[in-house]
Amino acid sequence: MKEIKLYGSPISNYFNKVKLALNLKKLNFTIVRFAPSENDAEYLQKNPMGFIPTIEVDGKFIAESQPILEFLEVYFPEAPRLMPEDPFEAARIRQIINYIEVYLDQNGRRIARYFFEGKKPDKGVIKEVEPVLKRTRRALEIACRFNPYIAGTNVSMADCSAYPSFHAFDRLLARVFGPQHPLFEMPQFENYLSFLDNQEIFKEIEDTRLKTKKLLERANLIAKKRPV
Ligand SMILES: N[C@@H](CCC(=O)N[C@@H](CS)C(=O)NCC(=O)O)C(=O)O
Repeated sequence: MKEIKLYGSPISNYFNKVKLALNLKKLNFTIVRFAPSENDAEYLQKNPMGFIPTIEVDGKFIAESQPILEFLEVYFPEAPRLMPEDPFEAARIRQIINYIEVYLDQNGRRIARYFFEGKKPDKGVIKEVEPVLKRTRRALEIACRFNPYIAGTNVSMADCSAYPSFHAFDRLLARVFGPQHPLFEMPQFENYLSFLDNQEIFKEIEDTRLKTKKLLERANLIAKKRPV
């Protein structure tokens, strides 16, 4: 059996995307808790951007969550598939993943950065980000099926990307725009998340993320009170 290690932290939506794929594929793996680093020369050889996640399979390293999922799909052909055979359907799934990761995530992060630093998001940034988020929501409404999975009747890589990102950005955007935020306005948004929240593999991901977030917040508070 091939040995798989997943490096990163459950606080990261990209780490959770890969963890979901490994679990849905019923592959055994061990988690190596790891923080991203731009300055760790050894880690940069494994993940050249210094990001998380990274996987190690039989001593070889792969970076970037989507290439990791594509690798798992071909390297473990016996495992449950997360990409359909039909090239048009497969392209639509990759398209959905781009809407989530290139447009939603990258713009949502421009706002998230302020909260990480304990600051109020800049009004100018919010004004720039809001129309892009709305446009992305409209793209998702057209490209997705929510029937009951995001791309159609079967679970796919698009769910691995959507579930952790939607949860993370649901909370973040609610802090800025209120509960009727640009993503929430998507009619199927709430039902889709609660459909997956009722599945153990998905629920465990969100539960672990929230637990880890709390622990990190507590550790930050302690560090502020007792600077070394
Ligand atoms: N495109 C990358 C994105 C990974 C990513 O952004 N990871 C974040 C954590 S969610 C990270 O490591 N950030 C550290 C940094 O920005 O320096 C992927 O799909 O793996």
